Amino acid sequence: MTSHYIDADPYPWPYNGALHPDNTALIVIDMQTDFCGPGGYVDSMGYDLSLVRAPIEPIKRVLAAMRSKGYHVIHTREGHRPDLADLPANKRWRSQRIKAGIGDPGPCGRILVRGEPGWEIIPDLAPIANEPVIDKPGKGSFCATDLELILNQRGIENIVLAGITTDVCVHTTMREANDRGFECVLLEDCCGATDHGNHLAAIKMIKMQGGVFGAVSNADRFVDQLP
Ligand code: C5J
Repeated sequence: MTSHYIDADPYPWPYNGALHPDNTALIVIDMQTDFCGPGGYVDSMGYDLSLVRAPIEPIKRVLAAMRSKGYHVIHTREGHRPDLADLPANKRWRSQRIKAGIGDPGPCGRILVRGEPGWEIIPDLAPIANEPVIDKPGKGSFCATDLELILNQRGIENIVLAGITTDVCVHTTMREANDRGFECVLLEDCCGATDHGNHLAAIKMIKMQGGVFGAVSNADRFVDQLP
């Protein structure tokens, strides 16, 4: 089969040129109102929403390209059961300490609770039929979820990462995926963090050691070069 690569740093991605719709998935991480909408969790903490909303348009372009070419698309949502049985006490305590208590009522319903308005994926990036949605209680998408099973069932080898936040859920997921042998690329303008310095640092970390967690590209290069 012909090899295909995307321009990326620090190496053309994927490493082996085996890039095609059957073996490659876009994972869009936590594009929920709680992380990028007015009145959500990130807004309650007082962070600048423009940083976490910046990736919305680039993700739309990548989603459209990958859907039209028949690539796999998977979405994730961070959130907890309504009875909070899966919310670690220390996670709740830390959030309450800064007046953004997970499980407590807010302008978009109970913060980070499944089924509440703030927990929903924003309409601009809503999943469509046949796109699995992974509900995760933690930062990584592999912890306490069936993501790995779904990826293996579909024969996925390459993962394209987008979403928020770069330094927390996206990075944790990339590290978990890399350790499991998946070949990862993160699209830098399709991600955002609550602090721009942390976004840049997270991008830099990926490129160390010859690509310690994979590679970094961007939406334009990716869409232009996607076979
Ligand atoms: C955070 C996330 N930052 N989706 N979650 O708590 O990155």
